Amino acid sequence: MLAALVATSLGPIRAVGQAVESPPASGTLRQAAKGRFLIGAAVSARGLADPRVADLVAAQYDVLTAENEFKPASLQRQPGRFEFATADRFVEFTRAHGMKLVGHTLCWHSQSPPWIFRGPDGKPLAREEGLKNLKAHIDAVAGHFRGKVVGWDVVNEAISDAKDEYLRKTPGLRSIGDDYIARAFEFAHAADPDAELYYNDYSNENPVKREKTIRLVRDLKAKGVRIDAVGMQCHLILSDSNAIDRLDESIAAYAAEGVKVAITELDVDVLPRRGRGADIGALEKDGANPYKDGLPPEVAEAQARFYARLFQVVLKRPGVVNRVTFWGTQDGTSWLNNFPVPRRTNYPLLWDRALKPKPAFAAVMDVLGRP
Ligand code: 9MR
Repeated sequence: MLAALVATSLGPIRAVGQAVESPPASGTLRQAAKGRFLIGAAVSARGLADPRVADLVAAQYDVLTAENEFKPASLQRQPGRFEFATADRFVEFTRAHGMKLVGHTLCWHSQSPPWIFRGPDGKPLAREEGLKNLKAHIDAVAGHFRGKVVGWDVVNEAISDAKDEYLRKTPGLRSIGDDYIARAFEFAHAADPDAELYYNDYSNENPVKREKTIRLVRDLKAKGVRIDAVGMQCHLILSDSNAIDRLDESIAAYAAEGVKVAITELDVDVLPRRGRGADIGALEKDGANPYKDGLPPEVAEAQARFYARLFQVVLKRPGVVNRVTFWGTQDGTSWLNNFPVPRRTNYPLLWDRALKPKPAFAAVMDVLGRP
C-alpha cells in the first residue's frame, strides 16, 4: 500500500506534486532515520481507526504519541474513575506493529479536569489536597502504562511566556506551589522507574524560554529528580526564517546541561501569522486563508527546504536529539487547520490530504539519505 502511495504522488493530480523536480524519495522515514534517532508521529484514535492512516503510520514511524487520549481530561474526567479503553488501543496498535509509545501528558493546565487542583468554588485546593490528586492521577496512569510506554511528557507547558515570569501560574502551581513540577517527576519515576521522563514545552527554541527551561532542568537536577530530556514541541512557522538557527543553538544549550532533546510536536505552519507560539488566539481572529484551493508549488518547495534545514540540524548532534515526532501525519487533520484561526486550510506536515507525500517528505528523505 505504501509503495502505491509513493508511486501515485508522481501523478499530475495536485499542483504540489508537479513542483517536485526529482521523484519523491521511496522508502520510509523509519528506515531512513534508523540507528540515528527515532521518528514518530502523534495520531488520534480516530486517525488510527482509518485503515489508510493506520497503514501509513505503521510503515513510517518508530514511535507514536496519542494526540489527546492520554491527557488527564481523557483518562480521569471524574475523580477516581479512570477510563483507559481508548488509550489502551494505542498500546495494542504499537505492540502489534513493533512500535514504541510515548505518554502525553501527566500534568498540564489545559485538557485537565478542573477538580484536580481547584475546589467547586474555583479556588485553588490546599497544597495537601492538590498533591494528593496529582499523586493519585500519576500513580494510576503511569502505573497502568508501566512497561507499555517508553517515556512520559511528565509536565507540559509549565514555563511562562511572560518575559519576567519564570513559571506559568497554572492551577497546579496555585494549589501546590512551584515544586509541583518536581513532585510530578518524582511521582512518575516512582510509578514507572524504567520510563524516561521529559519536560515538554513550545517556543523553547527561543532564548527567553530556553533560559527558563535551563533553570528548571538545573533545579530538578539539584533536587536529585530524574529528567531525561527536554521536549521541544517545534510548532514552527515557515515565515520565521531564523527559527532553525535558534533551534540549533537551543539544542546545544540543552545538551550542555546533560539532558537529551526530543522534538516532540513538529509541524511547519505555512499560513500568515501575527503572533507566535502555540498559545495565542485573539490576535489572529480574522486571519487570512490564502491557500484554500491548494498549496502553491513555491510554498511547498519553501516548506521542503525548511524541513530539510531542520533535519540537518538534528543530524549535527548524534546522540543528543534522540527522537523527532511530527504532530500528525497528513495536512487534513492537523490542529493547525483550526489554530489560531478556526477553519482554515493549512499544510504543515509531510503528507497531503490525499495521503500523498509532499515535497517536504522527499526533502527529509534526501537529508536522511545523505552519507
Ligand atoms: O492537537 C491537539 C488538539 O487536537 C487539541 O484540541 C488541543 C487541545 O489543547 O491539543 C492539541 O495538542 C497540543 C498538545 O497536546 C500540546 N502542545 C500543543 C498541541 C497543539 O495545540
